[in-house]
Amino acid sequence: MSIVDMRVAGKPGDYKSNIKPIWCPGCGDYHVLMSFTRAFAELGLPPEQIVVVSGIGCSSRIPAYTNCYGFHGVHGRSLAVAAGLKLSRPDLTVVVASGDGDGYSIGGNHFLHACRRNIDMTYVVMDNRVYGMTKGQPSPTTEPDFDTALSPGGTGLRPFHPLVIALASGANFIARCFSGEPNETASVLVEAIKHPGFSFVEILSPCVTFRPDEVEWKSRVHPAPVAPTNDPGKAARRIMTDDGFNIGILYRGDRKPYQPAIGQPSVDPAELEKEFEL
Ligand SMILES: Cc1ncc(C[n+]2csc(CCOP(=O)(O)OP(=O)(O)O)c2C)c(N)n1
Ligand code: SF4
Repeated sequence: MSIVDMRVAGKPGDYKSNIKPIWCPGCGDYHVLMSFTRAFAELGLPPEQIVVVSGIGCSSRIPAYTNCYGFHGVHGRSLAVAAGLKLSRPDLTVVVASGDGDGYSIGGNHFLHACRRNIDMTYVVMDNRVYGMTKGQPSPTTEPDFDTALSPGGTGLRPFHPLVIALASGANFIARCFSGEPNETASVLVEAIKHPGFSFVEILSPCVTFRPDEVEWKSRVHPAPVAPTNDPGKAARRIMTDDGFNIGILYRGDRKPYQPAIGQPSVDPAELEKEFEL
């Protein structure tokens, strides 16, 4: 994988809208936005060929800050919207943006089935291990001992492991990034978008307001020590045993992306309607 070289690529500014982000100063999502626009510029796609779809949350504000087509949807339902869109307009590049609350809690079921269906799109989850927008409740990736007024003594619950779940459910490309490394993240996004099928990219993106401890992630992340594998068994072992701060492409599968049946339906819908008439 080559790191995006902005001296030769297009202009990331071409993909930014004129809306000023309202994230808290220092929020990791600013860098994620930067990575999106850098990746789009590197791919050289016209903005009107890209659709950024999201749910609800601080992270889900991202479509408004790009000048691509965008859909700021309903909490936890971004993948359902994106799947419908991609199936009806396969010519468009569909990138879905989510948070750990949006994507793994209320949207958890959609996550499983999106991986299983393997529709050609890219799913980016900005994981800050907390519900940022609604003021710091624990999410499915929050540590069990995260002790706040909203979760006194911690939840005591085992956190969700999104990468393992994605692999087991059939995602065709799996990567982990850190928001504080926008060039590396842009390079991974380029690869994810180019890879056929459902690509899942977890971006560790600190919530400086409700998780100031996450500023430390900068010193904890490190490049994955081995090249990506296309062997799900090997990938599972690596992902299950790494420290959660292994950055890079971890799995590149070769499953065929889902294609809807082409042509006329074999049953006339009018006949079906008749059959169900009361
Ligand atoms: C159906 C529904 N349930 C709950 C909410 C309230 N809500 C809005 S954002 C949010 C949490 C967002 O957390 P996360 O997805 O982790 O994103 P972040 O804000 O941390 O980026 C919740 C629970 C909602 N808008 N709609
Ligand atoms: S609350 Fe957290 S996630 Fe939301 S904008 Fe502020 S720092 Fe970012």
